[in-house]
Amino acid sequence: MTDRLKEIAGRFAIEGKVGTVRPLGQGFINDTYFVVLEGESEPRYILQRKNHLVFPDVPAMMDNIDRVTRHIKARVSDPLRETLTVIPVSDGKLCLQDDEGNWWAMCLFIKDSSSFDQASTPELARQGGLGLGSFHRLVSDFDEPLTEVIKGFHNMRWRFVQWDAALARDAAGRVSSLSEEISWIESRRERVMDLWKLVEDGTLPSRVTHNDTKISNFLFDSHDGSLLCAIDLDTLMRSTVLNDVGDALRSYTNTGAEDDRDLSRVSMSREMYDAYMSGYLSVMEPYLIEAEKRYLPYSGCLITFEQVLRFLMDYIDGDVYYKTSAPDHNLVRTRAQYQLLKSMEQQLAVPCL
Ligand code: ADP
Ligand code: GN1
Ligand code: MG
Repeated sequence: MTDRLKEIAGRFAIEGKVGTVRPLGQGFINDTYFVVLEGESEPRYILQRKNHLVFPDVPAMMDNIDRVTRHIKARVSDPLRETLTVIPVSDGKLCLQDDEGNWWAMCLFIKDSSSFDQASTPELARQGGLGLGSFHRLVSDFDEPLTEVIKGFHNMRWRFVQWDAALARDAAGRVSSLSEEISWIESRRERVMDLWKLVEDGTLPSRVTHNDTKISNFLFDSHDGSLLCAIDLDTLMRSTVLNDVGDALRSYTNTGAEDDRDLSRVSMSREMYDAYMSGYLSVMEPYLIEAEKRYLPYSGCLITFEQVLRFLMDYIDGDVYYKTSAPDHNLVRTRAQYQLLKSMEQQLAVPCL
């Protein structure tokens, strides 16, 4: 496998010969590798096998990423550290398909950077909010079309269509044992759709968004802890900013892990919530319309609800979407995210969902 990975990495426009390739990160969708050149010379690279079952048109996805990152580069002081740099294939294309049908893409490894799975301090959460705010501001004047890389990704109406189909299919024969968990979804269906209608009728506008803003998809400067940039840009599309802020709150504010088996560890930290929001609004407040500001506090509930639905739906489907490391992993994730959702609902003291 290593020789094969080296051969694939060598087909990109890199500045030397490939020395080593090793796995990196814990993403649930793609496979990520760290590439070092012979003689350990710089730069270093990130090679990714893009999951083409999840992303049906990888060239269109890479075209989104290339155009948006070029847009950002023209607006920042350090273009090699403040966004991703796509490394093309030697023939100039943005990705390649190997003879087994797998799709591969490469970007520059940003050195002296760190990523986290949980926020350890309010300052880190504030930096995270600043980082997402800066990202939204930088792309706010990007007006070219973007391909919808995953149909209806954060579209709650579409998610319920998928949900109803999964329940009817009962592919893994698990539905009858999940009546309690299913009621968590059904009891909120109407209220979630009421909020979603504000997106459908344009009350909440569509903007360029990241759509996968969990904490591990941002890089921080290893020396001073400041936020460098958003990475993992596969899901760049247009949607409401509530999706990005909500998905970030889902991870930055969680006192436990996304898949914690010990539910007593899971809750929403109000301190992290306030820190994240203050960072985000310090950049974005002047750019948001009143409706966005009014509904932003509901965003964590919205996306955490969606995540409960998605993890449970994958469990019902027989674990076909997310990578899992135990037979009940998706159910454990469902329960842990539901615990977080309840904590958000209680503390935000609004009948949000
Ligand atoms: P996945 O789909 O596996 O989540 P990511 O793009 O999020 O892939 O990358 C996984 C991890 O690899 C990140 O959390 C980060 O630690 C590291 N990483 C990814 N891209 C870069 C980069 N360009 N520079 C430095 N580190 C990176
Ligand atoms: C996936 O690829 P990764 O691990 O960053 C998923 C997100 C989920 C997240 C849950 C394309 O993100 O939507 O919120 O897992 N990405 C896709 O941790 O489905
Ligand atoms: Mg990631």
